[in-house]
Amino acid sequence: MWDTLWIDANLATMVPGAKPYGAMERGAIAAKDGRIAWVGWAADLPGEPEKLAREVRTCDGAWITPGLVDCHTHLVFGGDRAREFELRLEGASYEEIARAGGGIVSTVAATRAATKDELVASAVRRLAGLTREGVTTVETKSGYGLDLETELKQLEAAGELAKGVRVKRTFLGLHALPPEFHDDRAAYVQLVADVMVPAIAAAGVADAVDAFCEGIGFSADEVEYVFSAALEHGLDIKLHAEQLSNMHGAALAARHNALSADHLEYLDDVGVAAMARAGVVAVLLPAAFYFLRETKLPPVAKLRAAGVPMAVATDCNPGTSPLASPLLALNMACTLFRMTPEEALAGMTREGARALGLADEIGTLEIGKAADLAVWNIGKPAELSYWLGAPLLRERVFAGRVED
Ligand code: DI6
Ligand code: FE
Repeated sequence: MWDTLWIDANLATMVPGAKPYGAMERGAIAAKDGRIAWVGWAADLPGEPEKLAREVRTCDGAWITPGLVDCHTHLVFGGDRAREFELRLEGASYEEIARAGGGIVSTVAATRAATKDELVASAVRRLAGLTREGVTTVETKSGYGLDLETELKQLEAAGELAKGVRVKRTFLGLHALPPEFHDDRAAYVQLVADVMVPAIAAAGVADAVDAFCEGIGFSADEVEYVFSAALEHGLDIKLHAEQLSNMHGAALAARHNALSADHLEYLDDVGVAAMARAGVVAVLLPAAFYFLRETKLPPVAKLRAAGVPMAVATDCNPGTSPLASPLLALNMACTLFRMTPEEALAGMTREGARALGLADEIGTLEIGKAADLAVWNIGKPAELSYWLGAPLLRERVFAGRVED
């Protein structure tokens, strides 16, 4: 007997195939022991619903999708940068703000000063924005500590978020050069590769290593040095690549079989081809593009033509994407990046899962996968990318349990 059976529903299974959204209208789905035990057309159910499951939930024609997967965030940090937002609107440049002690370094100072409990408390509030719009899996990065003690504190705080939601953690040591290393970049890169990566791997507090490959971040050579350490210690790799300029980061990511390369506004044809060959997921982050008032678009049509899987995420962070709404990210993926609503939803389910190395576990409605579901009060799946700020979520299900 199943634990729970959802009936009178339409399913967007997101399984690729003939039907858009992998749709099954008038479908049903069942969970047992946290996994999907049955999925199909209601007419094919092997008996009376009440005899099949301990609990039967009627959905009144709602749509069920896989729980959303936000595969790129920086949820855990101290303070905020609202003052910096005001200064920029008054005409201050990013550089002036940074020189006056603002920017990423101000978040580093606030994160170092915060206790772990304070970091958890503020991240929980941002996470609530994600879960109330159907997120059941979130990735979150460190990178606002830039010393071992604070990076560990951030990653441990991230671990405490894993209640009613799956959390994947990524170590982002190469995010910015910490002020105390200003005269010696090489020493910091070496510290990240030789001390921090091994310590973080040993502590078991991260699944992957990421880096900010950028003129204002780290060079391809510096990133490569840290990637080698990550792979040696059994960690997956991801990369912030080609966000503000073309540093050939995507090709670097592809050479190292990274799970994903993220942002990609300045990605060139060579980078697209390299990602396609290596099966690297392109994680598109339209809210950072929006918030920075960028004009250079990522080459979505070329990624699509080359068959590169495309994920969409919020990039929730205090500096360039203070977004805690995954549905708004879907809308921006369509309005700004010209993705289709189906591609956008796939980007925050199936392909988001792939970008986290979880393609076999979550991201589609298939028997055996985790029973992570989102039930929506909508008439068609495209509405998830269409409405702005509408309360669409009816029910969020994590590992077969209906959450508040
Ligand atoms: N790219 C970004 O857009 C953020 N980090 C990164 O590597 C910026 C983070 C911040 O400004 O705090
Ligand atoms: Fe980011």
